[in-house]
Amino acid sequence: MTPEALWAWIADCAAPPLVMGVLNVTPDSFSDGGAFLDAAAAVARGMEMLSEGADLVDIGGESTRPGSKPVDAAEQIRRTQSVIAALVRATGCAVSIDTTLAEVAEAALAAGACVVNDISAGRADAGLLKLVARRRAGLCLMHMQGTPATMQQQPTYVDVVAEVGQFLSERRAAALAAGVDPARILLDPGIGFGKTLEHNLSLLHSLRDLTGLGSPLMVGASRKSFIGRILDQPDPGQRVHGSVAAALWSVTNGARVLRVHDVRATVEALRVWRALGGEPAMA
Ligand code: HH2
Repeated sequence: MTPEALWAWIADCAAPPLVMGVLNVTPDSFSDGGAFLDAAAAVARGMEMLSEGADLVDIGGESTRPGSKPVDAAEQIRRTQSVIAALVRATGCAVSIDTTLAEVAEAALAAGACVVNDISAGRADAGLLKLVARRRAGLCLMHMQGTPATMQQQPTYVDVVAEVGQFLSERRAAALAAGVDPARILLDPGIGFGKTLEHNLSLLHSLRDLTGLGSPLMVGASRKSFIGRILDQPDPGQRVHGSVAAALWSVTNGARVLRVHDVRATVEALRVWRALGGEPAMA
């Protein structure tokens, strides 16, 4: 999908949900770490995901798995910028940059990315929301309790769905106050980011409650450890079927964008879901 078509498509609830393919240019991501650290391999994987039906590609140069350490801006740029430029040049597709740092986002937008996917929802770097506004880029605001280094130590909520909803509302308001285009914002409950198995299940169960916050929802459940817990499957690469089940549940309950590693499996499942009359049930 082209960057120009992206936001009108997402806003049109009669149109099929979008699939965002995950491309981690990192040595240590939880499921594909090291596989695409080489730029040529990363570009090839991006092209492969597009040929499998991905609508956009999310490129990241920093793992945010539980316990991970921050990667500085220069290294994130070194890992991602040439991959973004090559992929956009070859395909013209929409690309998002998965980063919390304005400097990395700026380099990615210069290379042709059109969305900034910030797991800190604009809290990690004061300049990020203003940059997105200035460049009229798209923005994904994700919920996370704590930081990747510590987030799984003891996540605590009184009412996880209400608290995530409140957080996303506040961060959306902050983005609007910074001048971000309201028609180019996605909200994401942040599956696995400072959440136990029960928290993740509650959020997915009540996803519909988060569809009324003023922006479309994105969900990234793919290969995450809650699926491993349910299936007793420690290998993230063996969580494909469970991930597809979570994806179908998510679109049925209002998600407009799915962030996934297994593009082909997800796209095929969505096609059957659509053929059967699958539609999002909004709040
Ligand atoms: N999950 C991951 C990274 N970025 N961004 C959004 N908006 N939503 C998510 O659920 C999300 C995200 C973690 O997955 P992955 O990129 O595969 O792993 P790692 O952080 O280890 O690179």
